[in-house]
Amino acid sequence: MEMIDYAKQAISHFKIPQDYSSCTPYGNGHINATFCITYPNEKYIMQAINQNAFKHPEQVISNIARVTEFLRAKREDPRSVMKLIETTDGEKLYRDDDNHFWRVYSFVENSLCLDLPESTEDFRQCAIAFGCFQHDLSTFPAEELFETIPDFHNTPKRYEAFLAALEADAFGRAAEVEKEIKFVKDRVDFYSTLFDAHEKGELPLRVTHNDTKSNNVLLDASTRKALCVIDLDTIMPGFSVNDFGDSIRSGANTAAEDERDLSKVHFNLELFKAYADGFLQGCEGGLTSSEIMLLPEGAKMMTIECGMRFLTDYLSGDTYFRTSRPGQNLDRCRTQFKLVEEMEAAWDDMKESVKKYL
Ligand code: ADP
Ligand code: GN1
Ligand code: MG
Repeated sequence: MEMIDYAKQAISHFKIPQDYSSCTPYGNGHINATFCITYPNEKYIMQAINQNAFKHPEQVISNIARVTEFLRAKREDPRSVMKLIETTDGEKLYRDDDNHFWRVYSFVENSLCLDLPESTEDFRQCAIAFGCFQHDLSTFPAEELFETIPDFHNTPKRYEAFLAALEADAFGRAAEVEKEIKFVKDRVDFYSTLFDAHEKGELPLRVTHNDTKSNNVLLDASTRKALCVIDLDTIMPGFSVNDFGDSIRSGANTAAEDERDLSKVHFNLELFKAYADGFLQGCEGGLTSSEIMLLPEGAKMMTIECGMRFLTDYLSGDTYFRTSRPGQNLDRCRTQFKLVEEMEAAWDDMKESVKKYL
C-alpha cells in the first residue's frame, strides 16, 4: 500500500469532516510524509512522522503539544501558532495497523511558505518569526522537553558519524568525493567551537527550534509579515546561534539547496546582516553579548554540519533525507560547502557586522 492510501485511511480517525475533496502529497520537507486534505472551505495538514529520524513519535507529539499550548497563551493571533487536531479517541497521534504515526494540523490559511526568500524583507520577516519564537519560549521549562533526536546539532558527533560512513563506504562512493571529504577533514578543529564556548559559560542552552530553514516558517500572504513557525519536531534544548545559523545556510543562499550549477550558489552577506537584525529584534534583547558575537560561528557551523550530513547520507546510500533524483544529496552537500567557503572569505565582515548589537 502507498503512503497516500494509508493517509486516506487515517483521516477517519481524526475529528475532521470525512467528506474531503482531495488528499494529496504536499510541500518540500525532506523528512515527514506530508499530505494536504482539502474541503470546499478549509484544509488540513496530515503527516506521518518519519520514524527513521524520530524513534519516539509520542515524545515528538508531547513536545509539540506542550510548546504550542505555551505559545498560544502568549499570542493574540491564533494563526501564529500551530494547532493540533485530536483523534476521535481524544489523542494527538493515531497509530495505524502498519505502525505509522499520524497527526493532523489546521492548515494555516493565506500564508506563504518559501524555499528561498524572494526579497531581503521576506528574509527579515523569517528572522523576526524565529527571533520571537526564541523570545517567547525563553521562559518555557526546558527540562520538560524530550530530546527527540539525540545529539541533533552535536557537530563533533556528526563528524564521527561521517568518519564511520566513510570507513564503511558501503556504496563504494568515497572515491568520487575525495574533494568533499578533504573539505570536511580540513575543518575538524572548528567543530567543537560552540560546545567549547558552552563549557566556558559563554553559550547558554535554551529552548530552540533546531530546524529553522526558510520553508519551516510561514509569512502572511497579504502582508508578507512573519506569521507562524512550523515544523516543530526538533524543539529541544540547543544553542540560539544554531537557530540563527540554520536560517542563514538555507536563506542567505542565492540558489536552491540542491543547485547543480555551483556558479549560481553564493553566500549573500546583505541577507546575513538583514537576518541578524530581524532575529535580534525578535529576541528583544534576550541574547547575551557572547551569543551575539557567536552568530557568525552559528552560521558557519550549521552550514558545514548540514553539508557533512548530506555527504554522510550520500556515502550511506541516501536513507535519511528524502531525494527525488540520484546524486541529490551530493549536490546539496556541494552547495553547503560553497557557502562555507564564501563565509570564510567574508568572515571579518560577518564578525564586524554583529558588533553593533552589543
Ligand atoms: P518536514 O519535517 O518533512 O520538513 P514540515 O512539518 O516542515 O515537514 O511540513 C512540510 C511542508 O508542509 C512545510 O514546508 C509547509 O510547506 C507545509 N506545512 C506544514 N504544516 C503546515 C500548516 N499547518 N499549514 C500550512 N502549511 C503547512
Ligand atoms: C531537514 O525536515 P526538513 O526538511 O524541514 C532536516 C534538517 C536539515 C534540512 C536540510 C529532522 O529539514 O535538519 O537542515 O532537512 N530535519 C531533520 O534541508 O533532520
Ligand atoms: Mg520542514
